[in-house]
Amino acid sequence: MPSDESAVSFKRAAAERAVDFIQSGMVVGLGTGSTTAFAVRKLAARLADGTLKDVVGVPTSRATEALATSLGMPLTTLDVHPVVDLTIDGADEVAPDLSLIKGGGGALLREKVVAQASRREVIIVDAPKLSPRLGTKWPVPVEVLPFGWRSQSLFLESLGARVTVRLALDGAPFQTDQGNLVLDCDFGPLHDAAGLAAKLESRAGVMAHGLFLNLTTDLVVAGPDGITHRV
Ligand code: ABF
Repeated sequence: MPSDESAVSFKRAAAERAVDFIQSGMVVGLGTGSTTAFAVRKLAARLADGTLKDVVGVPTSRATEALATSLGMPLTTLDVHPVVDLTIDGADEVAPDLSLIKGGGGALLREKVVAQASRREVIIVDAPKLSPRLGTKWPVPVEVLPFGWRSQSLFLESLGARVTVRLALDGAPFQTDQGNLVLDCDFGPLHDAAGLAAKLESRAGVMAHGLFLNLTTDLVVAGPDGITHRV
C-alpha cells in the first residue's frame, strides 16, 4: 500500500497532467476532493503566469468555489454557460469500463449535473482507486431529501444494501450543499450497476446517487508505474 506521501504525489501528478488538456478560452468544470484540488491550484498557477488565458471555472461544490476564489480564479455558472468544455474531477472507485463510484466528498449531485453538461469528463485518480468491479472498495453514496429519509433507508435495505447515515465531523448527520442527507450503501460488488442506478432513480426522495455510468471520457491514473491516460 503506498504511503500517504506517495499517494499525495500520485494525486498531484494525475491532476497536473489533466490540466494540460485545458486550452485558453475554455469553460472548465471544477470537481471536488483532494485530487481535484491539485488541478484547481495548477490551473490557477497557469492563469497567473499567463500560459493559459480566459478560462472560467464552474465549481461543483462550495468547497471548490471557496478554493478557486481564494486563488483568484474567475468563476461562472451553468446558467451563463450551460455547456462545459472540459471537467476535471476525482472518483472513489473506477471500474475497468471507466464507470465510477463518486460522492465520497458529498458533492455527487452537482458533480453529476456538471458531468452531464460537459463535452469532456476527465477523471483523475491515484492507482488504488482502480477496482475490478464497482462496490468492491467503496459503498454507493445516495443523496436523499431529509423528508422521508428513513423510508428511503428501508427501500435501500430492501435492495440489499447495508445503509449508513453519513455523519459530519461534529457527529450530526452530514448535509450536502443542497441540504440533503447522504446514505452510504454497501451493496457489495455490483453485478448490474445500470440496473441498480435505474432502481435508485425511480424512487422519489432519492436526489442523486454516486454511480457515474457512461460519463467518463478520459481517465488519468498516477501510480508507481507512472501516469496513464485512457480514453
Ligand atoms: C469527489 O472527490 C467525489 O466525487 C469523490 O468521491 C472524491 C474523491 O476524493 P479524493 O480525490 O480526495 O480521493 O470527486
